[in-house]
Amino acid sequence: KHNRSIESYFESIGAGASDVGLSKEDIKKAFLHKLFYHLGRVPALTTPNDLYTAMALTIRDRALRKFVRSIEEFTQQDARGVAYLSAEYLPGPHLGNNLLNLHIVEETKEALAELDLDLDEILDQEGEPGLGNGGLGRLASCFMDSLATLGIPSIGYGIRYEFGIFKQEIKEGWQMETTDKWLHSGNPWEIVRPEISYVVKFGGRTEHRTNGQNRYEVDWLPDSEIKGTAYDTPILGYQSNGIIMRLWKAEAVESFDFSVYNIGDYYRAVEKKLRSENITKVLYPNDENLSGKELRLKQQYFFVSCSLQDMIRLHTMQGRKLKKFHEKFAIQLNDTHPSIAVAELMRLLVDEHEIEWDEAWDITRQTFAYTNHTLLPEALEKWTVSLLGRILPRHLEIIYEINSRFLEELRDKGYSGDQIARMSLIDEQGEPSVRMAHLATVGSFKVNGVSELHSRLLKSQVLNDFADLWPGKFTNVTNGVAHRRFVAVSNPGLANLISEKIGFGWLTNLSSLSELEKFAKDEKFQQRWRDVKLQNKTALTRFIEEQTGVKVDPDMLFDVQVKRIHEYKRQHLMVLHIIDLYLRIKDGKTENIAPSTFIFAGKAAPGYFLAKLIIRLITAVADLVNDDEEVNKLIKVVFLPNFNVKQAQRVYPAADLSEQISMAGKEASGTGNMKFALNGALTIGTLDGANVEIREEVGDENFFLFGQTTEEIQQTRREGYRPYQYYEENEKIKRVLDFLVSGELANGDKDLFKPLYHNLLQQDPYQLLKDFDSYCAKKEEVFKVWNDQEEWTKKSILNVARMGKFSSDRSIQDYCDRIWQVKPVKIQE
Ligand code: 4GP
Repeated sequence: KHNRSIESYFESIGAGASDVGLSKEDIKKAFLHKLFYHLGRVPALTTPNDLYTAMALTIRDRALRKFVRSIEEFTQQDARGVAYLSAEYLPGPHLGNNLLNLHIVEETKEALAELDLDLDEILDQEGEPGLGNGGLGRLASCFMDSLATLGIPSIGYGIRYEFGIFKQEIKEGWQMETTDKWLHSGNPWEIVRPEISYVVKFGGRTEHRTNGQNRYEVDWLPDSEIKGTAYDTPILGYQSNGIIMRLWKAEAVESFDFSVYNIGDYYRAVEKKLRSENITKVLYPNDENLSGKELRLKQQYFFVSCSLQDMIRLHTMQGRKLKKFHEKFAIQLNDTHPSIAVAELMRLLVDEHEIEWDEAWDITRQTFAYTNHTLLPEALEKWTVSLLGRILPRHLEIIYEINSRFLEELRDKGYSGDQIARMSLIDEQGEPSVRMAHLATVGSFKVNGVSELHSRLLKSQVLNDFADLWPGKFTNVTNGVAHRRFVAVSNPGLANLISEKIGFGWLTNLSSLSELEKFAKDEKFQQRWRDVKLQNKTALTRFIEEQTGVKVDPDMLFDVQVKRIHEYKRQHLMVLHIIDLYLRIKDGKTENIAPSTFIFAGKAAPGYFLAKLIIRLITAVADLVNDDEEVNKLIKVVFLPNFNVKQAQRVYPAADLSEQISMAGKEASGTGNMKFALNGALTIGTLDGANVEIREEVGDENFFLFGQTTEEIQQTRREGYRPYQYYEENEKIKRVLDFLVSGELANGDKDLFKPLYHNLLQQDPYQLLKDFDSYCAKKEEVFKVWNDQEEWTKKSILNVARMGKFSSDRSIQDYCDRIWQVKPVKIQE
């Protein structure tokens, strides 16, 4: 019975595919059905959320149909697949993207119009799962989109945080955090799978013994157990397959109705239940940083263990041998957050499935691949031996065993004591701790960085010893973005204009954007290109006013920096330049300044004082500038609160200039840089991360490059960088920095920005002062080009035409070719 195809099930009940049909009538019928019979609503009492939910459920059914067909095909072909392990995802709103992927935007619009409803209003109703911090989480979601589109048998595993990344509000200029209750009005996209659940153990101790057959065995006697239950969200590809994002929620193991002896036990049970559920309560809001929190380690282990147990079930379910696990699955570790998986797979194979160590190690090392996303030293995960041993005693033993065998290998090769200490999985300096990047590297068959530059630095710096030892293990996969979401869904005006000229091929093959090149100088086309941008800017203008009360003029140059707030990203470099402009305007020297609106958005980690102070600085400068009649005709400053995917989809299409100004060598790739350029913004940026490759593609003449290179930064540091010297010798820098503490900002408070002022004068770890002149000079060039709108538009068109490389479809294809050795399995409709 299980061998029957899905189609034949439909046939047997006398229903056709049209039951989840895609015509206007089908959608209308299904929508009303959901509204009445699923939600139990009468028309007069429906709320906007009801309408949205009914629509989402209607579309989810259709997405699931694709998914079920994909699974059927994957299973029939017994295809090798990928499991993407990521502690973070930022999918953004699902509805618009799914409508595009099912190709039913128009049908849905019409169906709703016939019911006197407006699709845009319904789309606007959707919130989003903020299950990630920034780039790393959003990349994971772009990859889900491309995996589905390319038809790669795959599954994304993660954590179903009850509270995602905090909601940011701005109060008196400061960031305030409130909890993100994203599940508050229900989540129509997910399906709970109570039958797919696993027990995960924590704490306790181990017992070693030799069994009757002389096999050395280890028992782990935990002191607590928690159950993980699967919540599935279908992710659709473009006119193609569907895959699943499977997120784990923690629950107490014991059912709640066990026999109660007395009240005391009952309350203890309640507490235990609450404690268990804590594990997936909330996402840690730290971007590229780690605080050594016990709960974070538990989260990581919890989702990794559930996921591996699930893969073993899927693998053995059809009678396959566990020893062939690596032939069935490639597991991608999205940074080190899931890297405890190396030890967990060893434990499952050796302790629970009685495979001998050497063979288990072969399987493990042929299964995992590891992506590094940051070189920041403070972001390289470490767990103290004492914490890891307390939470995961068996894993610590396994890590020690892996390490002792690995170090033995190094000794055999004649490595020195120093080298061995550097490469060890255990950092013995200070309190002993486990270096998770080393565990991931040793336990993987491939390691990759996320841009050419980053991969090179990874090999020459952070993992240098390992790259020397295993040169073939290291590779690069430059990041990419889901261009369907970030252009087709977010910027329909541009998407239509492009498609009108070159057809729809770019939706699945982004390189075909190059066909736009020939229109770059076409005046009529340029005008239409500008019209689309102006429309998008006008829409953003309304949003800005709604959110911040600030009125901006869509004819101004929209100069935008949106991303997490971090010193290395140098939002404050942009602010220093704005202050310089302000002072110039006050001096009456307004020549050459192109009227500009500077737009910022981004969250700061709640415990990162300087990042929060940078936000405060932006809002202070915004107040000063926007309220000054003399100034605000030429420049305005906006800080948009609560940056997330939904907001990003409004911002990218409206940007003229994209700020990618991190200190070279610090931004692993960046992906916002790609989203901006794909929407026709020109980039001002350093030679950092993927900027390098973007510039290579779009051409130096279409990119505003400034600042030191990675090598120059290092050279400056070696020579003994003294920022104070720049302050002393550079009149402009002195004036701008003194302004920070002059009291002219923040109602006369001279002390408020002192920490930033001192930081820049004394350390300036990200060399803002050294790069300042070069940045300002480049801005002058930006203004000049902006004043020649034809020239600007030509560059904008060329930017888009040459961005073909930066689709996440290409990244996923690279992963398939260079790392996973997995082939697509497309469903035939
Ligand atoms: C980010 C990197 O900072 C960013 O450059 C990159 O584009 C992104 O990953 C995706 O690869 N890193 C993180 C993190 O978000 O938490 O380490």
